[in-house]
Amino acid sequence: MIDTIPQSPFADVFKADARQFRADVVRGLSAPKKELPCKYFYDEVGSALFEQITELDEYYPTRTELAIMERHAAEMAGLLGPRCLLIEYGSGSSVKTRRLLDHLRDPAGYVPIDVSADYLHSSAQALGEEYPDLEVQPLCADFTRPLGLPMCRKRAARRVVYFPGSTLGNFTPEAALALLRRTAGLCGRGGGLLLGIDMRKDPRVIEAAYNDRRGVTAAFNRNILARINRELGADFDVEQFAHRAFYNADQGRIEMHLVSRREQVVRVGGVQFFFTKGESIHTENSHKYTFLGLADLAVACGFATERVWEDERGYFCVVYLTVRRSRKDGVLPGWAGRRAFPPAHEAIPVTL
Ligand code: AVJ
Repeated sequence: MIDTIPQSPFADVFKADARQFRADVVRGLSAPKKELPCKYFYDEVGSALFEQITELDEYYPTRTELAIMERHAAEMAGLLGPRCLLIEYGSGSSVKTRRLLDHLRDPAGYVPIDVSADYLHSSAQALGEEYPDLEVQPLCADFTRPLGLPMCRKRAARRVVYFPGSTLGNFTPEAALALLRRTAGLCGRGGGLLLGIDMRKDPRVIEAAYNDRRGVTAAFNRNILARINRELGADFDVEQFAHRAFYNADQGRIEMHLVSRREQVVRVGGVQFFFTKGESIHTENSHKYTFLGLADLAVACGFATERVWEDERGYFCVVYLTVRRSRKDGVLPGWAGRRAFPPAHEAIPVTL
């Protein structure tokens, strides 16, 4: 599919992407415990399915975060201050960002970063039309890799990364640490990070969010196999893999798997992969945080916690972290007196 547009100036980039995709798939399926990187969920079909997920009754994170943004955007914008350069990781359609942009004073610019070029440019254009005074500089890149920022005309007073959607939850604790450390470097002195994170709560609430009655999450999960078929010419019999999502209390995370319904062989390019009945492909982790866990992570990455906003149920939180000037600077304020959230295995009864 990708090779049908060789005239495109991006052809080499696309080919490199396809090679990377194939290499990642082959590596993941060759591992003793088969796995696939969750970033590959988001092709056009997958992105549309995720949009549907955000509207499901069971899937609370998106609407909870949006409500926090709506309620506190003015205060957040005040903390970010005038002339801030806003950088967004995994911008998608920038719905939550608009809440912030509505209140920011004289922003120096907005740099949405996303791997999906089409989506990025169309939503950047729409945003530019809605906010004519805002300089929008979309950056098509993988924010987990070192980034060069585009130039903006206005001089920025500070750089702030907006990282909503609990996407950080998809990273292992080690990878989250590395990403936030690099982010502190990107923002530099006086810079900040506005981070949206899904919190630990009654595992039944979490599990329901990833096992919706309409099966949209199951379709989203299986789409990764359909995508491998489409783009790498593989022959997955998609229906022969069952969607499974469960809360792993030890790790404090939701795990999504695709479980082989029978013994089967799948070909990806020239490579064969054998599945036993019941064997799983681990497709996603979605880590849920505690306040203490977040505070620890922030400190370890060179950030001080300035402010925390949460919804009334404590399901989701948005934290504003600023880059510390020195090791000791700002480690405690904001956290003094904060009680740790109950551990994951202490189920708090909540009615759905
Ligand atoms: C967008 C990565 C935060 O982990 O909840 C939704 C993705 N996976 N349902 C999440 C997702 C299954 C979502 N994130």
